Amino acid sequence: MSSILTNDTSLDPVLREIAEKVYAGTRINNQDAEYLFEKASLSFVGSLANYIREKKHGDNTYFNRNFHIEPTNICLYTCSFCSYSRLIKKRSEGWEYTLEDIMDIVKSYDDKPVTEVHIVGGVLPQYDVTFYASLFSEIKKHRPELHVKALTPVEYHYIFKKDKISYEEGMLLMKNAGLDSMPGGGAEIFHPEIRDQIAGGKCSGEQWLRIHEIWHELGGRSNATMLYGHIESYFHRVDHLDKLRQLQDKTGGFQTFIPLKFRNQDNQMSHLPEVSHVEDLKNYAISRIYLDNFDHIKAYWPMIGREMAQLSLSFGVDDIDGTIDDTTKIYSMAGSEEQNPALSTEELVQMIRRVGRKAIERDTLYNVVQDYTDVVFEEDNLYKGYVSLPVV
Ligand code: V47
Ligand code: SF4
Repeated sequence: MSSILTNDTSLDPVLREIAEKVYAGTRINNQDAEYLFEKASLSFVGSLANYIREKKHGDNTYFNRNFHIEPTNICLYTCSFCSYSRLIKKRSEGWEYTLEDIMDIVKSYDDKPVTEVHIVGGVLPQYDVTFYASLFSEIKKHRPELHVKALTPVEYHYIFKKDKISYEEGMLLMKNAGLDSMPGGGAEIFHPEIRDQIAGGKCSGEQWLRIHEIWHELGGRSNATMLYGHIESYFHRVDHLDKLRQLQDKTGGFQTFIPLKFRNQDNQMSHLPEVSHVEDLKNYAISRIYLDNFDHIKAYWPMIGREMAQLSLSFGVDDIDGTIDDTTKIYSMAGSEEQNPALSTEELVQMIRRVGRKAIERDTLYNVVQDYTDVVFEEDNLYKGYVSLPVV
């Protein structure tokens, strides 16, 4: 297939070759990806990523209605990018929910049409296999249709080791207790050169990948993240994407890739500047181009802000997470754009429509809950013909 990019004879020949691969549906290699990070313009990677995004999903942009619970904001580990790690020395300033506390939060959503609960937090000894197995089965007993997306290999590695059970036994136990899927956290940067410096002590990159592999073999689905924009180089980012693409080739169990921009407030890496919005958009785009076997790329809007989330929809992103009406502390503590990341369904739909995309509410497994294309809101009439629309 030829395009404005492949026909441009003044274009750097390496970039032209990469564009040809993308339009032919051929996989780009690690060298290509590093070259894109180093040499390509934002508009170049943007148009390739948008081509792939539209080929896969057209204008469809997915979101789901979920809520987050963080059992504790205290953690044994000392990841230098994380604002939770400081609290272990001043434990009384944090929170440590009991199973009953968590169930009270779950019950407070009883009259709300949420489809998913996302549970993740710090690592502490009292949150062990028995605790989480009881929690998952209590949630399922209370609200069977609520999808439990919970914990990462960081917690699973810790609790299985503590109970001296294998990953295989442990993940099966969690599945039988009610675990439906795994979120993408704890991945950070897999390469030990970086991981040892920023997340030393917790599960290694190999262990993270192995736990996802076992979960996929059990028929489970999961997400993957990458924490970028700190001390890593483009080589480390591409290596991370490579490991994910290889595992996805093997299992097909990943649903979504979520790049997470390092935020520098209130953690041990606060001296590092945050990367620019241009870098964020390039990173979304190159992830979309490289991860040809991932269906979805998600922008986590509470972290990057609503306008950046809207922009990302032209740079490969097709999912903007949930209608979160709870405050997710790990991000507000680290300096995220949204101090109170709550949006109503209508606000989220309008956000998507204002950049010319179609809003589709999905469940965790990407089954369509509602297509909002033809849904009319009161605001549609109120602002008809106005150039300057309010930013939701
Ligand atoms: O693993 C911690 C990140 C992750 C900071 O699967 C930080 O649907 C930036 O994975 N700056 C947990 N990021 C959150 C996560 C996630 C979020 C939304 C949706 C899904 C999903 C998964 O948060 C951690 C870590 O990489 N994080 N501190 C920080 N200062
Ligand atoms: Fe603990 Fe996770 Fe924070 Fe690391 S990133 S200190 S494992 S909560």
